[in-house]
Amino acid sequence: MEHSLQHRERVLILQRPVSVAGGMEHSLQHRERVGVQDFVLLEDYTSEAAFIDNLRKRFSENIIYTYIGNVLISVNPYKALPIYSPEKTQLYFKKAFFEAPPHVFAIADNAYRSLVYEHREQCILISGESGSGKTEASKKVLEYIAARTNHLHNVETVKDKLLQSNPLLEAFGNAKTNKNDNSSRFGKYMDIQFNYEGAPEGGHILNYLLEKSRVVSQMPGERNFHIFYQLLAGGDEETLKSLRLQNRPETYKYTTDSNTHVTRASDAEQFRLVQDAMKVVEIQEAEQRELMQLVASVLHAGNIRFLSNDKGRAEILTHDAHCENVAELLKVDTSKLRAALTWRTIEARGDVVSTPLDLEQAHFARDALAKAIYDRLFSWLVSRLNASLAPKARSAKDSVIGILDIYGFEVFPKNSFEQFCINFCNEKLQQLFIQLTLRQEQEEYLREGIAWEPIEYFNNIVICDLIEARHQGIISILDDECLRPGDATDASFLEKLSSQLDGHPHFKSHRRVDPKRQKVMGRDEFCLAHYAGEVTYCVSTFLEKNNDLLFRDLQNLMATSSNTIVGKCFQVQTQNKKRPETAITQFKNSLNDLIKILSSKEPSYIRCIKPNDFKMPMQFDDKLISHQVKYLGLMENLRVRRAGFAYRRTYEAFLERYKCLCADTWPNYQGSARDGVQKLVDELKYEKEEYRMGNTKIFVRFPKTLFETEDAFQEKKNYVATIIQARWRGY
Ligand code: AOV
Ligand code: MG
Repeated sequence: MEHSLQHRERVLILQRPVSVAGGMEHSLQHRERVGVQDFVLLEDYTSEAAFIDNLRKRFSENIIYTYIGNVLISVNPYKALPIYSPEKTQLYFKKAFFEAPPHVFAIADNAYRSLVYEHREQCILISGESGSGKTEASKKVLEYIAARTNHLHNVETVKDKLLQSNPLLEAFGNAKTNKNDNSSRFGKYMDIQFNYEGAPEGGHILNYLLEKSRVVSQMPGERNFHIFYQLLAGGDEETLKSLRLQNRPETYKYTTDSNTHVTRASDAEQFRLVQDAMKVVEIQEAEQRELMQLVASVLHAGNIRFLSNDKGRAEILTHDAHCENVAELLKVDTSKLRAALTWRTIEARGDVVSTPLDLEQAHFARDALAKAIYDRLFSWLVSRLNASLAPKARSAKDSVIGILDIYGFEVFPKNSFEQFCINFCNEKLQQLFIQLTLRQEQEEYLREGIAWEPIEYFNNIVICDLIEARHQGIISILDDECLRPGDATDASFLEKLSSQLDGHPHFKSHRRVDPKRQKVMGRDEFCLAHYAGEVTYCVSTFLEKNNDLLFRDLQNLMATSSNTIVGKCFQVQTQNKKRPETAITQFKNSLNDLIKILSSKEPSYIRCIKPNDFKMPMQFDDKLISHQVKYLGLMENLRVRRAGFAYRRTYEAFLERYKCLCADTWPNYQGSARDGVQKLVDELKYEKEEYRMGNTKIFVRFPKTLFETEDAFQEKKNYVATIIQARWRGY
């Protein structure tokens, strides 16, 4: 009775494309063309060459996603791929992890399902170097969740706000760097909050250390934050007039040095999107105007001219138009502003003393003001977004998916305090990654009742300690120098570093330069061997940036502003005599808080890889990729995942696919999935060493075993199909 409907249906099911039916693209033909979709299935999992070969095969077929177990590897295609369409999106709805080809949507769906059905809070951690595609991936996660959840009107409004927070934050927090035309210059952790029905009902954003030094200077070829150019290009005549602005960025010192050619959609167009976004997140028109006044005031501040008088003191001409514009836009008194930029008041033992500033000090004060205004307006924007994203009624049952998108590891020809902070942050996240992937793996073995086989791996905790350990870490040494009264300088800081950290395997000072090193270190540099490679830092301005001083006169003046945003941003702190924390200590503390938040959730990982340094599609630079594979610890990740067993699958899924290979399990089988799988592997003559039976899953040690099973399955499928066809044709 092989013509029976039941039988025909079964054959048709078998013939459905594997990506839909089984999702396990393991057939030999498929493997040869596009590689394996999960690195655990590589024959030689210790070979980096095989790893890269697999990535390359897939990349050249426009397949940018591959798994290592449940970690997603993504290679930036640098071109639009048709993989995010509504149809593709739907392919991932409610799919078990391996039922469709690897995709960022699968990660998002998995997180969403675990949250809604299993009530486990989730976080999605996206890492990779600058330009590797983190921010794009984070946006895809958000878009997927928006598409996946219900479409009731009030939910749509929330989703709209969540989605629109991106263009807004990017306008103020991103800039063109030499690595990425849209580089995130701040770290972002965003919680999406869901109600008990699994509908998004709000969100919350935490922002980390904006690279504010960019406001006053940029490296050659780089730009200031997008918003400055967007406003100048997209603001209408009336707006620009009211802000006293001319529409050319070259007019302003803070935007003149930079390469203004940007390949992204035009700045003017972006400005319109920013304006639309502001409406969506309910930033009122009056607030929008005030916000733009702040942006404009920064541009004018950069153009304030100082002269040195015959006593060597800095002066601003009485009718300096820019100074007047700043005062007007910030709604403060012009003569007071002029005084605050050229004098400094110090309180010493009850006496108040005013001293004049020289030219250099005045420039410093002005730049500090511009940076402070911008930095605080950015924080204001985030808090304003949070107010708009806050759920209308929070219930105790709310749960969240957090998405972390930070600035990637950076190495420039010259690296300063900002790179030090950014790379420290990446070091901490790598540490978390190591802890959590190992922990997850161990827990799975425990859950399944399978013995854990310990493995060796590089633990970057030594570098984290080198940076943040109490008393002898770099941060602590830097803070000591910053807080030490008297003659502390960048040079004395470097001197202390060199003497206290001498001999540390991850620290190199200029004193001890390895003669084999190609690059000779300068006398103002030190070098750290990060997990991601060596970076040489120049200590110049470390103290100043860490102290983050805004002269009190300027702070007090700003507090008097009648621009509501400025007023809020510069509120006089309640008289707390304690010295405020240094920039790096604040950053360190906020990072450690973040790590706590992340550790309490179930993580998913997206590891992004940049295929070439030219922002070009279809170029796969082996050397560059090899470096990233190394430092992202992907080989180690794979080793952990493969430590015992290459492949694991629930008994149900395994049986469903391969049951036709054993007469006891097909066509008729009534028993439990576990027993069925046992019958199946007995029939297939799996050796004892080749597999383990866990509590809910079968673990297969070698890919070869699985592939043989898969090949047998394909053969059987073809055989059955041929017979059926032959019978239908009447042979
Ligand atoms: P990043 O976030 O990792 O760098 P982005 O996500 O900004 O990198 O990606 C850089 C650019 O690569 C984007 O502007 C896109 O042009 C392109 N790109 C990235 N992912 C994709 C994709 N999936 N499809 C098409 N193009 C893509 V940084 O923020 O600098 O660390 O600090
Ligand atoms: Mg980014």
